[in-house]
Amino acid sequence: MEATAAAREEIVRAACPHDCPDTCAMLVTVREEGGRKVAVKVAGDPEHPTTRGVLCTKVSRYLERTYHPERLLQPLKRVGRKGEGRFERVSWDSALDDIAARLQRIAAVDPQRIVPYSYAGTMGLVQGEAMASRFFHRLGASLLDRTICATAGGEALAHTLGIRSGPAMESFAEAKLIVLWGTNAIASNLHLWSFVQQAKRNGAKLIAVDPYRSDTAEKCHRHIALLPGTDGALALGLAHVLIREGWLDHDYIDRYTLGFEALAQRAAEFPPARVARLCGIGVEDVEQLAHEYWHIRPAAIRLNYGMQRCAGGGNAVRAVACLPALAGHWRDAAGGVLLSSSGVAEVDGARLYRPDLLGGRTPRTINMSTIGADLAAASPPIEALIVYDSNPVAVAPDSRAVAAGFAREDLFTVVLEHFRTDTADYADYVLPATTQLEHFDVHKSYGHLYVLANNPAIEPLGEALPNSEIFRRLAARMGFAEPCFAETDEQLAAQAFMRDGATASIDWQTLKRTGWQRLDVPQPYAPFADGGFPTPSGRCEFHSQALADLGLDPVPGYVPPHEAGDGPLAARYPLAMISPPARNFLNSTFVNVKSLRDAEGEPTLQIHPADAAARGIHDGERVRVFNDRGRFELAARVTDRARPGVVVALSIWWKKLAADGRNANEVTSARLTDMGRAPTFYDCRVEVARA
Ligand SMILES: Nc1nc2c(c(=O)[nH]1)N[C@H]1C(S)=C(S)[C@@H](COP(=O)(O)OP(=O)(O)OC[C@H]3O[C@@H](n4cnc5c(=O)[nH]c(N)nc54)[C@H](O)[C@@H]3O)O[C@H]1N2
Ligand SMILES: Nc1nc2c(c(=O)[nH]1)N[C@H]1C(S)=C(S)[C@@H](COP(=O)(O)OP(=O)(O)OC[C@H]3O[C@@H](n4cnc5c(=O)[nH]c(N)nc54)[C@H](O)[C@@H]3O)O[C@H]1N2
Ligand code: SF4
Ligand SMILES: [Mo]
Repeated sequence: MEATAAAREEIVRAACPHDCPDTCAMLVTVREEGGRKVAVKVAGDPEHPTTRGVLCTKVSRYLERTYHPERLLQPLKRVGRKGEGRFERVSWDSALDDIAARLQRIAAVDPQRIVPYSYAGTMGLVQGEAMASRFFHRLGASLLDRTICATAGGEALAHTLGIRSGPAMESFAEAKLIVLWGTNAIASNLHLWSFVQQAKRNGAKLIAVDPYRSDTAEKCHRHIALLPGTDGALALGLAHVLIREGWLDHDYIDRYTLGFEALAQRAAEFPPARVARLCGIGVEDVEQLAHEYWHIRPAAIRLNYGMQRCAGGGNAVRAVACLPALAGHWRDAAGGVLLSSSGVAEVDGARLYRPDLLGGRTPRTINMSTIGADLAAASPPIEALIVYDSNPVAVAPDSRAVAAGFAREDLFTVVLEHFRTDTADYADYVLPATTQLEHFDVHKSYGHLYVLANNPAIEPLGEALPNSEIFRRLAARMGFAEPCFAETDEQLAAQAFMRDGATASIDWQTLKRTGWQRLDVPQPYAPFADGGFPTPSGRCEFHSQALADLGLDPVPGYVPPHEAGDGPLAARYPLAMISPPARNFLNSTFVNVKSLRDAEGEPTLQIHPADAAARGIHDGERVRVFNDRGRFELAARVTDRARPGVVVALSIWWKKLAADGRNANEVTSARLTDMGRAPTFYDCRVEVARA
């Protein structure tokens, strides 16, 4: 903390906790008012190399969210029916005593009947899983497979590059060709976008690959509007042309890759004419992009998770991730492909999460993406669900099944939250959690190469407690006496990272003073300039024996969408719906912040003029979107930003803040991806009609 010139004001070094690749360094201005500390301003740290003084619109409103009149400030106990959202105030002691007693009764039969449900409401390592996973490991609860976002692409990278890594965010400023592939960076990766803008001013060419003309695609030089879920075909088509033309870095391929012949054989099946047909684009789109990809250097691809939410998401990421090795782009720090940088900073999971507390037990694993089906039919049944850092009733696919599961009267549900979300309405107990301004944390990033500290700026509001403290108190009541349950948040933060490699020099005491620190990796960062892929073979694996051993295709292939492509479903449900992030929300976070909700307006469905005309739909009219899984209503926006055959419902709205009490996940599917057991949110056929 540093005193500023103004009397009794101080600046606290913090970190944005949200599920966003930018992980911004924040400066919080705090003032003493009536003997209490009040946060009066949040700003981006001007000295942090990727934040560069800027917070996005959402987090600029962090004070409005923190001091929101509807913040949960006391523990609540359900008095109404499940989902009704009627609660009474109770004390922490009575809530925790009752929760511990209920969990003990269930655990006496089988602790696996208790299931944690969490994701990335906070990306902080302390308030995320540190104390929580110790608690659940000690209890012997079911394990949770955290697949809802990134595992298809993450496993694809692991089987290709060996690590989630790629060019540094700052290096994009130096690229001359930037392919924004399945990413609306202006909404979801604003700070990368500012480096892309810098590159553009220096003459770089920008190309978007996205079914939707997003804000980002609109500002690119070219936009390839392919059909959802066909990215694997496009990438193999590019490989086809590179190989056909001999646009190959033979030296790089010989020294640093494995399985070129197998990849060439696969790519031979994807001539541009076939690719154009599969992707619903022009032959010249494929030819021209391949030409540019060889001739313009450095060439950087920014992939985002949007393109792996279809049946073939894993193979598609693998196919794209092979391209830089073919063309030798990894040689340059501003070349290669960036999906995630999260593998560079390694968390010391053994110390932080303490899987040893399982003591040899091997509980079953529940996939968070199929929670609806599992609440209905898992065996042994799920009898208790502890939800934190997530809002599954709004965000999980096949929402009708999810809500039905949460509505089970025999399910005991505890939700740790800031607000009465759609999920909290189903809880038996809602426990008030602190926000980032009120607790310690430590962060790594999946978009840049820095770690950050978060210092508390203010005291917890009301009776709110940090997640860590809630699990600490529950552990004490359950009689868990291991010393690790007494560790403070700062002790947890201090043991978060491995003491070797890129995080060897991180010291918590220093970090919390300076706010952030670059990982110990070379600058400029060109991770695979000389090979060095941490795969089993040490090479970029076009052919992966590990995948073959899993019974999967060892060579990247094109796995067609479950639904979005031409199949039997196409006749009944002719439109493919995607529901990518809205700019003013972060998943379902911020939807209840009025200024941001006002900026977003109302839930809308963007539909191409031809598709609208065929259904007699006019701009602004209310429409119903439906399929066999469910239906929801919203306002039509007739626009050619949606390509023909594809409708776009920017997400994720709170159901209860939508006029019909529903959102896009009523129709999304819980079928899983080819790798990573992840959901296929953007692989979803629907029909649309006037409401
Ligand atoms: N403002 C904002 N920022 C966010 C989020 C948010 O909700 N709002 N969410 C955060 C989270 S959790 C994540 S995981 C990240 C990244 O989240 P992503 O889901 O990658 O989101 P976007 O970067 O917006 O990019 C998605 C883009 O992919 C496009 N797309 C959809 N289907 C396909 C397809 O099959 N192929 C291709 N090529 N493109 C497709 C969509 O039209 C959209 O423009 O963003 C994070 N940042
Ligand atoms: N249709 C559709 N569905 C999607 C997506 C999509 O693009 N389209 N995107 C998917 C993706 S990529 C993701 S990552 C998931 C995201 O799903 P979630 O991880 O569930 O994300 P949020 O909806 O933002 O919910 C996070 C919740 O955590 C709470 N929270 C934040 N900080 C804390 C804390 O410190 N303590 C506690 N106890 N709670 C806290 C917030 O108040 C918020 O309600 O949604 C997925 N669902
Ligand atoms: S949500 Fe992303 S861009 Fe916005 S402040 Fe947080 S880290 Fe930065
Ligand atoms: Mo995500």
